[in-house]
Amino acid sequence: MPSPAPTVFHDLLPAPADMRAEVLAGLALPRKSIPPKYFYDARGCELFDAICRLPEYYPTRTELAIMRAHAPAMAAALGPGCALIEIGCGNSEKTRLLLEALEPPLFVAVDIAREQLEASCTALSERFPQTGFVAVRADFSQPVPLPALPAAGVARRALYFPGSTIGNFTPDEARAFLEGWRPVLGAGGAALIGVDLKKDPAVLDAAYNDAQGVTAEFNLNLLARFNRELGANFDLAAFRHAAFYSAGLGRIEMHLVSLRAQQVTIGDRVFAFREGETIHTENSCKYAVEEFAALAAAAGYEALECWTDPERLFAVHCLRVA
Ligand code: AVJ
Repeated sequence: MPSPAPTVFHDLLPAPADMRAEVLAGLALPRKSIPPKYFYDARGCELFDAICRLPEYYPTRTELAIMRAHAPAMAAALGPGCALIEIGCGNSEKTRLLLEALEPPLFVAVDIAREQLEASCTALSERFPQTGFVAVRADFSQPVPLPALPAAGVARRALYFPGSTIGNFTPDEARAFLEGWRPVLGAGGAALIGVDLKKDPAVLDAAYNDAQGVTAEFNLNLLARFNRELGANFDLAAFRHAAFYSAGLGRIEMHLVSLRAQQVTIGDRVFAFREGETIHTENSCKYAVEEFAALAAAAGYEALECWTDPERLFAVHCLRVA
């Protein structure tokens, strides 16, 4: 068997100093907040994998079931000769199903976590020796300046953004994000996007407040990471995890709640917390099918097709650059 060509690796991650600057700026806001991309250090990736296996956390297994049922239809909707660009390559099982159906000449993986990139590209490139692999380590919450890509056999570009990670953006940010990708995808470009649906708030609540406390540990791991990597002195016992659904905003919000009045030091900066004051750590926006189609239209895409599970928990949308 011919061995696959090695994955071409590009590291576009900004200097570690940027995390310090962003965290300091976020904690200086009147309503303290930290971007959710910082969840994913090695321990955070492990905890997120554990979340994906929780009985309460329906999105991962539901999206996988949708891919099992509809990957061939998705491949047909995207069209032949795709350079498939996946952002946020988490669980490579969904990707494997899409690659089997699509047989793309080129696969480009974009993620902030080197561990995730290496694990998924290594596993996938062994399985798909006909596909070229490019890994790009980058913060995809900003438009990613893609390196020049091999063009052999490529008829169009297609973005794959599974996992409802787009829910981390507010609707305005999601629209701007999709607009930013439009010129990268170009004429004839397409996108396949996993989106968590609006549903019974009790189901949402349980998914982000699991009985085993894995989500709480995932949330608190942010503080452990800042202690380790930024020399902060967060007392992890003095903060608790909170997650709730806001029906008005259509989103789950995660926060870390200060259990008492306290001060936290990072380098020469001191941050005061009141008892009950929170750090907002994540939004997870939920969209009805028509809501997401309207958002895509506002960003200059035509919503071509959408697949859901029988319980209508989760949706995968296929968009085309309009
Ligand atoms: C990876 C952003 C899709 O919003 O459900 C899971 C992250 N946070 N449990 C989500 C997450 C808490 C997840 N996304």
